[in-house]
Formats: sequence, C-alpha cells, structure tokens
Amino acid sequence: PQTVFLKDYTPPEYLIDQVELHFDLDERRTQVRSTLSLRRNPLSQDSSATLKLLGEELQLVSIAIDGQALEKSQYMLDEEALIVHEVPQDRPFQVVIENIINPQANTALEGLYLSSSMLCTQCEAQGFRKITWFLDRPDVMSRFKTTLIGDKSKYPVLLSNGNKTGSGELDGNRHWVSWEDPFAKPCYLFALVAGQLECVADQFTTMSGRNIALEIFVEQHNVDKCAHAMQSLKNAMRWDEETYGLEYDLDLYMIVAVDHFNMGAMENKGLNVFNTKFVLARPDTATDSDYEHIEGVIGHEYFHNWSGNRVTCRDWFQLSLKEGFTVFRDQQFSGDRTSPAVKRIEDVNALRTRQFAEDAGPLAHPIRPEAYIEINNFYTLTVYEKGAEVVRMLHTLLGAAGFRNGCDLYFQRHDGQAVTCEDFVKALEDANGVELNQFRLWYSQAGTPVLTVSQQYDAESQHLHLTIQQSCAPTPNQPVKAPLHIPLKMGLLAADGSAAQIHYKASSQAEITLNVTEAEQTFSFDRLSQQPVVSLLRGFSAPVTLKMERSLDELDFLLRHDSDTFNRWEAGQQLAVQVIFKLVDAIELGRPLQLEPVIVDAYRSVLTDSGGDLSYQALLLALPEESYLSGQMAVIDVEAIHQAREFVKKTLAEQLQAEFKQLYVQHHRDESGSFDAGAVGRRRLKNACLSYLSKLENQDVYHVAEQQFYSARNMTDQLAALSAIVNSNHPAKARSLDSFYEKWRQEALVIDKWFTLQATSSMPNTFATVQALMKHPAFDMKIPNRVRSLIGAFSQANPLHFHAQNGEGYRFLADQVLALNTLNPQIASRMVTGLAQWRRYDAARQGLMKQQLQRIVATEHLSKDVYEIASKSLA
Ligand code: B3K
Ligand code: ZN
Repeated sequence: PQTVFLKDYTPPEYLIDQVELHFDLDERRTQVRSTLSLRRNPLSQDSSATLKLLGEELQLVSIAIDGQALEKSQYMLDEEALIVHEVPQDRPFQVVIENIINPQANTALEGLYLSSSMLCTQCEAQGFRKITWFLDRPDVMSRFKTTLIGDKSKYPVLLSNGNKTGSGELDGNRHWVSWEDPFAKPCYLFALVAGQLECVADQFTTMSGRNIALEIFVEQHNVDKCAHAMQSLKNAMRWDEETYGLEYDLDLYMIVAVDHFNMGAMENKGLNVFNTKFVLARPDTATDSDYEHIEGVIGHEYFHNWSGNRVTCRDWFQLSLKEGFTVFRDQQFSGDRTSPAVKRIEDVNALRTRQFAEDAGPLAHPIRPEAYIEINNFYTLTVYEKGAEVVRMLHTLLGAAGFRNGCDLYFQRHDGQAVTCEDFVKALEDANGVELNQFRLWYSQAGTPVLTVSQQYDAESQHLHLTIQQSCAPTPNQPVKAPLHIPLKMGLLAADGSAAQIHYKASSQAEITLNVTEAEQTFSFDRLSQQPVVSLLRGFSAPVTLKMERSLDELDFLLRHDSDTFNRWEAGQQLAVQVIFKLVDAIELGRPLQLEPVIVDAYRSVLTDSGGDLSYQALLLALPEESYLSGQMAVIDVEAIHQAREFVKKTLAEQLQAEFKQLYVQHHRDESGSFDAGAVGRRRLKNACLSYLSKLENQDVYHVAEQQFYSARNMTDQLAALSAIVNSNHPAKARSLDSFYEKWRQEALVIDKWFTLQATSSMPNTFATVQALMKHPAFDMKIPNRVRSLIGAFSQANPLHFHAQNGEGYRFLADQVLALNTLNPQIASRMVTGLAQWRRYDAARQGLMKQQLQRIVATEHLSKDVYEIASKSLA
C-alpha cells in the first residue's frame, strides 16, 4: 500500500464550483447522476490537460463533457480513479457522470449504506468517492444541490444538506425532494438520509433574532428518547453564541440517529448523522454518564459548524485543526454545563490512560501527522485529545480574552476557506501581538514530555529554587526531541494549608504560570519564611508527565488542602499509586500484603468531608485504573497490578465499612428522571460506596445490591448494582443477568451494556463467557456498537483476562480482526490496537502478541486500515 506525505501537498489542479446530485434510491441498485461545474485552479502549478477523479466500488454508466458523451478511448478507468485524457483548459466545463452503487453490500459503512431499513451516508474522510467520482479532497469546496427520488412507503423521509427547495409525487408510488446548501463545502460534509423516520421538532431563536427549525429524526420506537438530545442542542447553540460569539447560519438543523455507525457522530452541514448511542436517552435506559456524553457529542458536532465546516481543513494532515479545537470547545461546554472540576479530571484521566499509551508506543505520531497509509487510522486520541490539550495550552498562554480575540480573527480571516494548523496559530499570534514559534513544535513533535522537578529551600535567604528538566523519549521517525514551550501552572501552600504568596520576579500572586522552555531551567521564589509545599501543574496545564519526589504525608497534605481541584484529586491518585506499587513489589517478592495506614486515614477524611460537589467526592474515592497503573510500570505485571489494587479496595472496604455504609444509606434515594448535579452526584457517590462494599462478599451486601438492582428506576442505579453483582460471587448473578436481558432485549443500547459488563468482568471464566456471547443471538458482527461492546470491551478494558498467560485472549482478538477485516476495515483496525502495546509486557506475552500480529500481517487481502496498524505495531 502507498504512503501519503504531508510534504507532497500540492493545490488541486481543478476546482468544482457547483455540484448537482441526482439519486434514484434503491437498497441494491441506487443510480447516481452527478453534474460537476469544473474549471482549472489558477493556483495550480501543474499544466497537464488530464482530469483525475477519484472513485471506488462504482459501476460506470456514462460520462459526458459539455453534453458530449465520452468514448472508451477518451478516458481510463481503474479501481481508484477515472482519468479523462483531455479536458478544456481555457474555460469552465461541465462533467456529467452516471453510475450505480449497491448500498446493501456496503458493510464498511462508508459512502452510501443501509442501516436497518434506512439509507444513509458517511463521507469523512474519503467516503464520497464511494458515491461518485469526484475531487475527493477537503480543499475543493463546492455548492451542492441534491435531488432524491425514492419509494414513498420505504423512504417517506428524504433528507440532504441545506434547505429544502422542492418536492413532488411521481408514478409508481414514488416521490422526490430537492435540497440546496448555500454554503460551499468539501464533499466529506455531504450527506443524505432516506427512510421511515419520525421527526421530533423544536426551534431556536438566535442572538440576532433568526428562527431556526430543529429536527431530530429517529425510528418510531425511539421517539420517546429524544428530549435530552434536543435540549442539549439548544444549550450548545446558546453556549457558542455566548462564549465564542458564533451563530448558526442555515434555517434548519437536522440530526438523524442510526444504529449502524463506525464512530460517534458526523457533522455534515445542516444534517448531522449520529450513532444512536449519542442521541437516545430516557432515565430508565441511559446512565448519567450517557446523558453527559450525549450533551458533549451533540455540542461537539454543533460546534463543528464553525470549527470545521465554515473554516475547514486544507488536507487531512490538518485534521487536528478542526478536531483538537472542537474537542477543546466541547470540553469547555460540558464543564460549564456540569462541573468544570469533574469534567477536567475525567478528561485528563482518559488522556493519561489512553493517549499517553498511544504516544509511548509504536503508533505514536504528532497531532499533525506527516504520513499515512489510511487516513481513517488517524482519527486518534492524539489528534483529538492531545490536540485539544494543545489548544487548551494556547488558551492558558493567551488568557481567555486573548484566546477569544484570536479565534475571532481566525474565523473572520478564513471563513469559507480550507486552511492549516499554521493559519490557526498565526491568527492567535496576530490578534495578540505575540510570537509562538517554539510553541509550534507541539504540532510536529510526538511523544509525551517528562518534567523532572527538584526543589531546594534555603531557610536563610528564604528562597525556594525549583529546577525543572524536560525530556521526551524517541518516537517512530523522531529519535531526537527539542525542548517544548510548556505552560506550568503552580501554587504554594503554607504549613497550615493556606495559600502562600508567590513572589516571582517583580510580581506577587497566589497562582502563576511558569513558561518552561529549556531542557533545564531553575525558577526562584523569595520571601518564603517557611518551606512551602509546592502544587505543580495545576489544572493539568500541559499534557506532560510530572516526576517529583513526594512523601505519602506530603500527598496526604495536598489531598486535604490544595485549593486546586485537579491537584487535590491528583494527590489522592499519586498516594494510591505509591501504595499500590509497594504492594506490587511485595507480590512479586512473595511477601505478605499490608495496607499503609495513611491511605486509610486519607480515605476516611474524603468519606467524611463532602465539600458540596458529590461527583467530585466520588472521583476522590476512585482508585487509579489498572490501565493507568500499567502505564507506570517498566514491564507490565497484569496479575500483580490487579491483585494489589483489589487488595487496597477490599481492605479499605473492611476498614471503612461503617463510613461507606453510612454514605450509601444517606444518598440512596428511589428516584427517576432528575439529572441535576445533586441527583447525579448522589448516585455517583452512593454507587462508588456500593462498589467498595461489594468487595466484602457478605450476605448483607449481596442483599443491598440485589435490592437496588430490582428497585432501580434509573439506568445508573440499575447498572451499578448489576456491576456489583457480576463482579462478585453473588449467588444471584445468572438470574440477574437473565432478568436484565429479558427486560431490555428491545433496547439495543442497553443490551450493549449487558455485553460490556460481562466482557469486562474480572471474575474467573470470563473468557469462556465472552466466547459464548459471540454465539449469542443478539451478537452481530455487522453492528459496530455491538462489536465494541463485546470484542472491544474485552480486549481494551479487561487487562486481566485479555492478557491471560496462555495467549487465548490474543488469539481470539486476531480471529475477530480477520473476520472484521473483510466486513468493516475501520472497525477491524480499531480492534488491532489491543495488540499494539506488546513491547510493554514480559517476554512470553511479547512473543504471543507478536505472533498474532504477524499472523494478521501475513493474511491475504488485508485492508489498508488493518495493514497499517498491524505492520506499524510490529516495526
Ligand atoms: N468528524 C467525524 C469523524 C469522522 C471519522 C472518519 N473515520 C466526527 C467528529 O469528530 O466530530
Ligand atoms: Zn469532531
């Protein structure tokens, strides 16, 4: 397969100003007629008269230029392109292409495909070429007119981008609808949907007083699960006006929810297509986290209307321009809507457990990659989440007002254009009169920087010196790293826990942001009559690993006193990390296990001091996840990590039983339908307590869990109880799982949870359960959500069983990857990542994982997607 390089970018040779698409829809034989208004691009250096249009899996019927049908000798057709040997150079010209596609055969879910009985499209990144031949690249922006024709009974609803411009009846129970999108857009933002859909409608009045129709389309049985998505959309529209001054531009905003979808959602202009998972919610079917994710994703896709659609990417290497920025925007939005403290911790936790691993492994790449084989493989945690962190650092460096001015200039300067990450940074610089040269390295350098901090306090001169060294391990193709510009937010705490003033250079403040720019740098603070406790990297102000010697007592002190909510939580995490790793050592040496008393005291203080935000309190009680702990170990010892963490959890439950019970009882209510911070917090805290208590494995707790399971009137409580049951020796485990399945068998998204819960269980026999579930009538390899809920959950969220010593987990995953490879390459390649980290394990596991990767690479007819991930993992 071919590699595409950023350095080879050249402007398109032709531009397409207008596109008229005509679809005669049929699930097996859809006829497409595309009329393209083309002209040479004055900016193109190339002067050949050939025109190369990209297309895949299409059946050509005819092609004509300016009304003249072309003969076979005038063009060339292969698997990837249609090349016309000569087109007019001196004037605009029109190309008309007719072709046929088969949506039903399209299990890759890219281009036009069938989801249940509805037809829908997914074109990002390069799916439009599976609909018709085109200049399928984001820097070709065109105005689209679309006419859809279909059977009236099968496809009563016919949707595309923009505004509806006409409709009518046809013979043979057929009808047509036409659409026009006034905004020029790249073809990856094109969409159509046809099906038997119900519409949930509402409206929104913009800040300039325009009325926007809001429409959510779902299948009939889901009409009762759209209210939250609709409210989320209105919240997002208002928030973007208030926070960024950005208003919606069309008169209509549509969202369609489909069951078969490769990712979360897609920001097609005026016609978002969503995975049902990020639309549908009812108190009894969706958890509190589901509610929050829905609001976040609805916001994300809405925010793309400006950061992505009005201003789009020049080429796919610039993906983080729209994705990193839009993730940052959705994070801000969700933080404002819920709790900024909790949201930040959740985001950092995900970044550190998952993106840091990517950045330290064979697939590491900068947020602006330099090469790809299959662009769909680059919709990564690095491009999205680290990309968002880079934007967040710009926000920190420029301040909220400076950042906003920069964004205003960016949108104003580049509206209607396809631009680069460089254009974004330049706009921020120009609006603020600053220079961000060193900062730009974040776009081109991969890997997570490590900050090693040492401190020296001089009582006599009352000085504190902080020496900070930065380094970054080599990543593929980048053996040597240059120092980055790292904003480091910090505070100082006096012995009584209060904030100590920071006297730095001429200023005096309670909190400052240091600019770390060199490989080694010392910062000095004066007028400190006592040695303060340093609180560094507040709010996680940069995506780095911080290394600093801390005693357990110092961490306990920060957990009790740090005014920065992130660092308070972080102190508790690092305390637990140290305690767990001492136990890991003891396990490896065969010594008896004993729990450090300091962590019991620390947890007691958390349990007894609510501080008001119950969701935050629940986070303080959560032990670091096994995957985060793995990231800290030179050679990952899966079993020892699991055993040590379980020991801590169980011992805490034993020693703080009364406190956990008391909190559980205090916050347990029989409630349904309230999603205010109070109710959500109560559930989080209570269920955290239940999770600890369930480690006690006694009749009393079994009873409480079962009671909660059967009486729950919301999915959060029901699922938390079922999880406590499934992850223990509860005698009613099988019965509870059966009853849950029977109750929810009609709700696909709930059944996904049922699969995941079993796939991620740490109890013995889980692998056998997973194998049995693969044969369950409700399992279906063609539904990505289902594949993720079972195969994805087992291989990515069950380290204990996936990494079983005999290699059965690895063999199982490779079998599924190969089965998926032909059905759906994008999903298949996502599943390979379970094997990518093979170098982090012991020799025996390394051998077993490598063997499966080699088996995958050696398979014939491997998709580009899977080949790229598997071969790069081995390199
Ligand atoms: N832009 C889409 C992702 C498309 C993925 C293509 N494989 C969703 C989003 O980030 O909003
Ligand atoms: Zn996005």
